[in-house]
Amino acid sequence: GAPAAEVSQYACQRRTTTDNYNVVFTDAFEVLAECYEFNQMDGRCLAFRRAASVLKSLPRGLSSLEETHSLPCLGGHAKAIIGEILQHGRAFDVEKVLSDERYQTLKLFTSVYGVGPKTAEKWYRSGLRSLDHILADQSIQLNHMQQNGFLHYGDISRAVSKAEARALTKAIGETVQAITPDALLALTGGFRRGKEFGHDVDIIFTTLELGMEENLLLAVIKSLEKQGILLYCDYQASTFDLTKLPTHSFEAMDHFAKCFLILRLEASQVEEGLNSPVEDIRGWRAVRVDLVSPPVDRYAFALLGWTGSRQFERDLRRFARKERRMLLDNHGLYDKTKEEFLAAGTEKDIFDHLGLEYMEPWQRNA
Ligand code: DCP
Ligand code: MG
Repeated sequence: GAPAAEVSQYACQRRTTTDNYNVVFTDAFEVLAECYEFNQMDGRCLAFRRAASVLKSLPRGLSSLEETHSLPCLGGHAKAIIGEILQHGRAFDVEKVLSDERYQTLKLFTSVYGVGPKTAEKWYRSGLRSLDHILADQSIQLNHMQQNGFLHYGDISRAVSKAEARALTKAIGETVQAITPDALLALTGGFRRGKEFGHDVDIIFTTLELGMEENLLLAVIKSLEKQGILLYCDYQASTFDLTKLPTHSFEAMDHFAKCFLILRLEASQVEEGLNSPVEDIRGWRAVRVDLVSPPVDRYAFALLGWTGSRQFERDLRRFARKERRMLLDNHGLYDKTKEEFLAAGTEKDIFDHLGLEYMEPWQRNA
């Protein structure tokens, strides 16, 4: 047949659906990436995340090491892992990490909402090994977020189904509508990319009335509280400065008004029932929900940024910077050559400015 097209080093030039034919390899790479993350070896961590992302975009599973020769972003270590898995079905380095007590413990601790790698490391170093140890330790001061992470641990650590995400989107949509009939709203994150399950529900909305978006978000929170479904709320006021250039840091949080919530979802709201028989009997479950409310003229940038995947976003920014001398983030796009901001009303406008073929959300699962 015809020679396979060259695979781009940039995720934003690869169409990546949720069908991953190389999950045995990408799962192995994710374990190593996470281990490097725990050890603050950011370069190696990113290298394995990139390698995993490349394999996710392939139309079929790898069946020989030769097939990796034409692929970008695969280093010697990654290729060795692939070779081992092809030959033995598993890789020594990955098995070693999986059976490592430190890795297992840090993974467990960071599975609690509000606990990052630094806190997990601190607890590990003081000899703690289980969640019960932490709850029993009188010397540990949990912050509000962590207290709620433990309180709702069972519910939050269970995946959110698409049906549950849809039910919450409907509830938030109705709440927004009741406040502002002129509103834009979308379910973003993994569900917008077509995923069946997620760890949270990400929703973006705004009002067509520029400058009123922060008030809208505050009114929505007040309404959720009145409806009796607000279990936890971490509100972050806008720090958006429209004169600032897009940030150079990939991972920096954007400056829009947003909130990180835990909401109560009733079984009766979900057509297919809750994603757990136990919760279904109880009649409700807790779900992590993120809401973001950007100014309407930045809606397209925020929507693109919050749709992900993280790897897709990283490479959009890297592509803009390296290939186009442009700076992109969740707030805007700046052309360094023309020394001006480029406006966009839709995601397509942003791809056009970057000279990239448009990718549908379901093709952004890099
Ligand atoms: N995002 C962002 N800045 C952050 C956090 C997230 O721009 N500080 C964006 C990129 C993510 C999207 O928001 O793709 C949603 O974040 P999630 O962590 O919820 O990622 P997903 O929705 O893709 O995964 P999951 O299915 O696990 O929820
Ligand atoms: Mg999400």
